[in-house]
Amino acid sequence: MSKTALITGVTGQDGAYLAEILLDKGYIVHGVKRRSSSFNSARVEHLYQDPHESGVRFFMHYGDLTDATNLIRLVQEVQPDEIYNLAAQSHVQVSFETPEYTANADGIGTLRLLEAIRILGMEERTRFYQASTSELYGKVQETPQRETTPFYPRSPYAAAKLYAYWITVNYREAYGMHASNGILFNHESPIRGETFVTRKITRAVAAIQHGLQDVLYLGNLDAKRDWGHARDYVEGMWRMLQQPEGGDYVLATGEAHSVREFVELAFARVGKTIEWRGKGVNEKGYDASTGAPLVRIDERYFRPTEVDLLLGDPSKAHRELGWRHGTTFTDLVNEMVDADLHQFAVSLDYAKHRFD
Ligand code: NDP
Ligand code: GDR
Repeated sequence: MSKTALITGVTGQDGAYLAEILLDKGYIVHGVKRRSSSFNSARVEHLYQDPHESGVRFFMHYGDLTDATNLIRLVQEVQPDEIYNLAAQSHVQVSFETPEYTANADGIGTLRLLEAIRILGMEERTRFYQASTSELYGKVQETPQRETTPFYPRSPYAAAKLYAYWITVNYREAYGMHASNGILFNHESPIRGETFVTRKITRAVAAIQHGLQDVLYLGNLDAKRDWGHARDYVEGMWRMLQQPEGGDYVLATGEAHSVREFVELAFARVGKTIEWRGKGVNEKGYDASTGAPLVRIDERYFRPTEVDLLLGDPSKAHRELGWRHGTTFTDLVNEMVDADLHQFAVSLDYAKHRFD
C-alpha cells in the first residue's frame, strides 16, 4: 500500500523538491497551495497529473496556515501518514515588516496543524515534520551549532519559528506523537526564491552577463552562512519521519562561507574577478579587468538585528539518519549561475522571436 503525504508549502522551493522525491518513492502526495491572483505553481508544474486520468498520485488543494477549519478538513479528507509542514512566511527581512502575520502563519500555523491531528484523533497514525531553522540560533551561543546549542532568535521570523519548534516538541511529549523538528541550515537551488541572497546574486550575475543589468545592490557582505543544496535536505526530512521515534536534527554541511565569497565565486563562473575597494556602505566590487563597478551596497538590505555567523554540526543526522549533504559549495554556486544564465537566454530568445 502506498503511503500518503500532505505537504504544506508545496509551491515553495523545498515543497517542490520534497514532492518530487516522495513521488519517486511511491507515495501519494497531496500539496497545499494558497489562492493567488497570478499563477504560483511553477515549481511543481512538471509534477501535475491530469486528475481525469487513472493512477494519479499528485493532488493540490487550496489552503492556508492561518485558516484552522480548512486545515482540519484537509487532514480529515487526505488521512495522511506523514505531514510535512513547510509553509511559512520564510523571508527574515520581510518578517520585520510583517511581524504579526509571520507569527500567525509560522508560529500559530504550526499549532493549528498539530491540533488538527489531535482533534481528528490521528496522533498515532500521522507523523509530523516541522520546518525548523538555524535562524533559531540567531546570536550564536556556541559554534558550530548543534541540537543542544541554546537558541537566541534575532527576528520576528525566528521568534515565530521558536514557538513552532517548542510546540512540536511539546505535542511529541504530551500526546506521544511522532513529531520531529528538522533544524535546517540555509539550503539553496536554481528554484530558490529570487529575493534570498544567493538567488539574487546568481540572477544578477546572469543578467549582467546578458547585458540586462549593470550593478548588483547588496547589504551585509560579511554575514556567513552554512549553505547546502535543497535536493539533499529534503531527503533528510523524509529520513526523520522513517525513524522509530520523532526527534530533532540539524541538517547542515559543516562549512560556512560569507556573502562576499558567494559573490566572488558566482562572478568567477562567468570569468569575472571582483576587486573590492572602499569601506562600509561605500565599499564597491569592481570588475578587475574593465574597472566597471559590479557590486554596490544599499543600506536598505541591512537588518535591524543581523545573524552574523551560522555553521552547523550535522553529526547526529550522520549517525542516526545516515544523512550527508552531497553538493559542495562551489558546485551549488555553479549550478545556480548556470541555471540563471540558461533561463535568461531562453527568455531573450523567446522575446527576440516574438518581436521579430
Ligand atoms: P519558500 O519561501 O520557497 O516556500 C514557502 C511556502 O510556504 C510557499 O509554498 C508559500 O506559498 C507557502 N506559504 C507561505 N505562507 C503561507 C500560508 N500562510 N499558508 C499556506 N502556505 C503558505 O520557502 P522554502 O521552501 O525555502 O522553505 C520551506 C520551509 O523551510 C519554510 O518554512 C522555511 O521557513 C523553512 N526553512 C527554510 C530554509 C532554507 O534555507 N530554504 C532553512 C530552514 C528552514 P506561495 O508559493 O504562495 O508563496
Ligand atoms: P537568511 O537568508 O536570512 O539566512 O534566511 P537570506 O538569503 O535572505 O540572507 C542571508 C544573509 O545575506 C545577507 N544579505 C542579504 N540578504 C538578502 N536577502 N538580500 C540582500 O541583498 C542581502 N545582502 C546581504 C543577509 O543580511 C543575511 O545575513 C534563509 C531563509 O530561507 C529562512 O527561511 C531560513 O530559515 C534561513 O535561511 C535558514
